[in-house]
Amino acid sequence: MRLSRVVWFGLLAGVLITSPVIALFYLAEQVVGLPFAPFDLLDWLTRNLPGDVITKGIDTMVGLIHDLNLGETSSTAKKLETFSALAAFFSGGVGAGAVLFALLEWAATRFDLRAQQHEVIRYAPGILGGLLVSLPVILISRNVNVTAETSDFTNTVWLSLVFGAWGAAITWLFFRLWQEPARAMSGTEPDRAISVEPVLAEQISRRNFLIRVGGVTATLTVIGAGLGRYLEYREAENYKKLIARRRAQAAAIAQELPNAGDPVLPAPGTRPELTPLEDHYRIDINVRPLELDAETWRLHITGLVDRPMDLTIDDLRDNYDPLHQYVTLACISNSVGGDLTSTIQWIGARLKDVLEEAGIKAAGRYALIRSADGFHETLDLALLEEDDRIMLCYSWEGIPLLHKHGFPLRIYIPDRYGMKQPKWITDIEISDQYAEGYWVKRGWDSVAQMRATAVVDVAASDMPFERAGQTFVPVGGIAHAGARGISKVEVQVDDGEWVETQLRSPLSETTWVIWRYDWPFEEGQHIFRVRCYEKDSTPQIETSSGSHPSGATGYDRMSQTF
Ligand SMILES: Nc1nc2c(c(=O)[nH]1)N[C@H]1C(S)=C(S)[C@@H](COP(=O)(O)O)O[C@H]1N2
Ligand SMILES: [Mo]
Repeated sequence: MRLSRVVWFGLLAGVLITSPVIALFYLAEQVVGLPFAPFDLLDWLTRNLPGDVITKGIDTMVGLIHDLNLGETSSTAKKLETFSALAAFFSGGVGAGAVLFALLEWAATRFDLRAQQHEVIRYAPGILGGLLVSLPVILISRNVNVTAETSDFTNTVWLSLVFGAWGAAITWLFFRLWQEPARAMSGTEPDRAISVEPVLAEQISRRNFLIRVGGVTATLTVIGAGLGRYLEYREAENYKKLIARRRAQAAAIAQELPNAGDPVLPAPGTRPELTPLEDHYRIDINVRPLELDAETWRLHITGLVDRPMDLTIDDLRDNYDPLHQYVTLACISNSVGGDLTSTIQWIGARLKDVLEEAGIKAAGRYALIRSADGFHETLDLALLEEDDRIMLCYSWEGIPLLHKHGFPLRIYIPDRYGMKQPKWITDIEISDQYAEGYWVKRGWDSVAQMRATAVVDVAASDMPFERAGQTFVPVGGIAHAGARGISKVEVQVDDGEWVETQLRSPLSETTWVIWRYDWPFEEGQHIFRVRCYEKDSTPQIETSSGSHPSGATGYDRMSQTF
């Protein structure tokens, strides 16, 4: 009875103290760039849970977002991650409050803590408890946090201070909320006749106390979170303005799209052929994207090379012929017809040119590519011999990469899913040893060649047109087979024949192809199925499979009532 009551009070204390602590972490992150512990913990879990657990988690999340129609997958997933990180940290703090209350209760009886005159001794166990909890958090934060702008030392001091203060505050509540009223209550024991009143008085004073403390912590939480949010918002707005300015500069020098004159126009409602920069999907292992400093950033080229190099972004931009390529990137977790794929213009330096300057030694067979967030992948140098479109990319659409897309440098490897293509690259080591990449270690395909898939985006019933007395409705979508190209896309309506569609010439040989079929309109409910063939006529795989481990397969379909 007493134990369960002390646990309840501990949970309550946990809620009261953990909320302002989270707000404080947030505010400190926004003001001076101290680490935000809840995100560090989630990032650490992401990196250290077994691969199949993570994969299951990603599948469940992507599936849920799709089934519940929660909107665009990658940004919704990041919001869900943010929410889970906060919820988990909060629950941890609340649970720890209960544990600390139970321990204090035990210690209080065992060592008669409340009789201690010295505050220090009364508070020591709670503060020690807080510091103990801070230890793993400090280690984890040191290990995974790459967004903090403060030194390791400052971070350590900060985290111990906050956790120690948390323990002290919980202890304070323990004595005020639990021990003293309890003592007062038991003190009434001998005199039964008047026992009711002090208990009642005690309950009222406890309630008043709770209301006061609750009011204070709620106020602190709201102020801290609100101020932090405002600062974050202001920074985001400034960032948007910066992008808009750079875009305006880039637009002034942009060329016309290479397929501008193509008579095959997308069916209205097909996804944009060129994804607007702000809509490009984002996937990585970080709750918050890294923000690397271009001034101090270097690309280190090491290992089996004649001349190890430390390159700045300006070196890469100025000393090598820039390569402009329209690129369709897709995440291996994308479902057939999903939105984890986008097309944009990538600009960079040929990796081959850069490595030639470093001089690969005869024994060099692999490029081990490492990123600032601990992500890594391995490129077989044989692929570099075959494909000189592989590039170190520093710009999308003529402006420096956005932070979330890998500023200042990422790699592009045609025909491979995103998991093979690190962002935020800092190191390329030439080696004679193969090393499994981040997701390969966690059970995903080591080659990760893009699957051929065709997708139906729209049957534009709001844009019908007449031709020779027949009404047509434009149906359309995309088809993509990595760098292998698309030779044919076919549509089947209900159980009809497969018919060939019109293909719009793609932006490049590695981007998706837009297809269009003007469908002789019939009322009622119809199912549209779509499939494609690669340039060499290899048909798309018909059997449906999930994305793990090699990318989703199967025909896309859309049902619509007209
Ligand atoms: N450093 C780093 N690079 C990374 C990742 C990552 O987690 N860390 N994720 C990869 C994956 S799985 C994908 S799909 C692409 C996504 O790139 P985008 O966010 O610019 O669309 O980045 C790849 N590069
Ligand atoms: Mo991905």
